[in-house]
Amino acid sequence: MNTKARVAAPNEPIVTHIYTADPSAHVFEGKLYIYPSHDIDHDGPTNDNGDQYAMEDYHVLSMDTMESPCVDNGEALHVKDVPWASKQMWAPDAAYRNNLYYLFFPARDKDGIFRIGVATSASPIGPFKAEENYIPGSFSIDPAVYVNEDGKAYLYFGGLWGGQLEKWQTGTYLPEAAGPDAHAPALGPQVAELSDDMLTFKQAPKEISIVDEDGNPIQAGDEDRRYFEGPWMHNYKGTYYLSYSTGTTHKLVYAVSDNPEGPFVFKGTILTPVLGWTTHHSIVEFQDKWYLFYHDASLSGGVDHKRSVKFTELHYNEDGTIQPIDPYKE
Ligand code: FUB
Repeated sequence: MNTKARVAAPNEPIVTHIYTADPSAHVFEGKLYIYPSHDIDHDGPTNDNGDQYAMEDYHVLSMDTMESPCVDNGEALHVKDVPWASKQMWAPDAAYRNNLYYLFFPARDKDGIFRIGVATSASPIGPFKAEENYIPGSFSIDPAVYVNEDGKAYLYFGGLWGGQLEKWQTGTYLPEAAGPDAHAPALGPQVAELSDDMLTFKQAPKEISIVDEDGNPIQAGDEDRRYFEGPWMHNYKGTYYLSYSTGTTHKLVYAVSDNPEGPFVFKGTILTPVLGWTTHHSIVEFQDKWYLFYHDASLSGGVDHKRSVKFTELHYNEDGTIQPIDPYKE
């Protein structure tokens, strides 16, 4: 079902008839698919717990080329059809394997704890059918799936504050737990290898270490560099790039490794702060160019929970570093 279509220009909303955020872009069968959050309006509170992000469903967007219309393929999954979930369908991601498309998504369970679920479809645009329960051993938010060239599939995830990552430091959910002291190592994202059927973790998730050029862990008080939320993994010329949001300092940054499980060495900024509190992205190679998909709140006049997905071309330097982007610079 092609409900809406719009030709997207760089650094403009790729659709304007709905609010979209947290874009995960993938190429499936030569076509570009974008799996975003679907932001909605509501009368509820706005707070550090993220209650303003009250999303209920997912729509998959698609583009034949970067110059062709961006199509909204309609509702792909609704929270009412996820047996274990209660609310807040936050940033999703997708993968293809075993002749199936897998949608990974976080939501609060019936106890208000964020978990990560999977839903499957024969089509990249859905509709997706959710599993009965969330992935056993999953927690927190922002799943990003990466299928390595050796065939192993990894799920990266985790987010501070409303994403509850601090509350899992002991391996058990502790509702009152705070993050590490400013001079202690920051919490990293989690990674878990997925089972061959993509529905469970092979082992318990592990924390990823992000270090500076001297090998010292990035500290929790180093808010320009420490991990906050929104992990993304890609490989460029044999190097693994872990990129993420710094949350309170509103940047997209990256770190590199020769191993998809790290440790990762911090490298620099990809995107300077955008309008709106959150920043969240994906990086994809499509038709011989690299693109950054991101969101901002310009279409809603700066309302944090009414965001719009945009894209811009990404450029690497000869040494593999990424050229930083200011999306508002002419
Ligand atoms: O969209 C809800 C949350 O906001 C996401 O999970 C975070 O990454 C941030 O973009």
